[in-house]
Amino acid sequence: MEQNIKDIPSLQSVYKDYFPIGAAINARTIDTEKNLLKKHFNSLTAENEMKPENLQPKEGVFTFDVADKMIGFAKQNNMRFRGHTLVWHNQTPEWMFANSDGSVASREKILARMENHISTVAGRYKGQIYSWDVVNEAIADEEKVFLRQSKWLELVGEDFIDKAFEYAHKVDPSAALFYNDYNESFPGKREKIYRLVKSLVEKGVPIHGVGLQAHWNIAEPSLDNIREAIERYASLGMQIQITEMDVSAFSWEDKRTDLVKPTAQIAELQAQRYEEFFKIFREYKEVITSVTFWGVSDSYTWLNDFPVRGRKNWPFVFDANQHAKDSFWKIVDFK
Ligand code: HAH
Repeated sequence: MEQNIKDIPSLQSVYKDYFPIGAAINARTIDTEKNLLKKHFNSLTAENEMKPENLQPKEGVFTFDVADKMIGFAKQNNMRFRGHTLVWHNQTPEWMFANSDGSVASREKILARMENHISTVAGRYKGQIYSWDVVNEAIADEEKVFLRQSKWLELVGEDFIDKAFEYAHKVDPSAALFYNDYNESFPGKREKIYRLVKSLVEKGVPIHGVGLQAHWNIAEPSLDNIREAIERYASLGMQIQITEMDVSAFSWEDKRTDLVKPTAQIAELQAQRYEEFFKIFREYKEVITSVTFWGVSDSYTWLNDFPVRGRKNWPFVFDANQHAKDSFWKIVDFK
């Protein structure tokens, strides 16, 4: 029987006593998935449209049209909005770090540009963003390296992180400020994130939460590792948000490209993983202040190009026709 969007429970209603349910949108899905968004989600974030290169492609030239439209759509539909992201090593324009003659800009100049970017962006949306990813992915992946090598680190120094939080707090003291990262549940990276956040808290830097991107898959991370990560970050007094959730149909090692749809085994495993993940989220509802999927339905996901370019993936709880998958039923049937 054809599944009707009206006949199924709404995710945001099912989770109303737990946490807001969010989705990352883009300029296309804000239209194509409109009905699904309105029914199931009460928090939105922009997948790319509020990144530095999108909002300030040239120095002093701010392009807010798409972001304004997204925030307007959220407001019209009583949805909250997460800001992503103010300071990152990726999707950040080169001019931030260079002088007009192409030479490397000074620490002072780069910090002034950082402050200008943050106060213009977070200032425009002041009071309309409940949480900002202030700094994204500043921890290194290499086991023995603490902070990621980046222009921010190289040209400003370690305190680029402190400064970003201070500038954001100054312009919008009502927003909860987050440090956000991936592989956040693996013990090695978890301990480095913990060390960074602890040092910020001890220095009195205004940080309020840790974002677990939760780019997970059918095999990893383990449920124990997820619990340990939530508890470790929460022990610093941080709120926790699941900021970019997807559950890849492929384990990290699985680079095969021949599937045109998920096998029955993948679909079943994914549903089981979703069930277990949301059971943990509900258990930690005192510290988890939102859960956001990094997309809406399987019609589009960044995972179609990562880590294997052009390989289709099916990481969400709605399929490409916007119908509820087994994964959906596993996260709503818990009462
Ligand atoms: C995230 N990086 C970014 O935060 C988000 O802005 C982007 O749209 C997609 C994913 C995740 C990531 C990863 O899982 C592994 C390597 C690099 C980046």
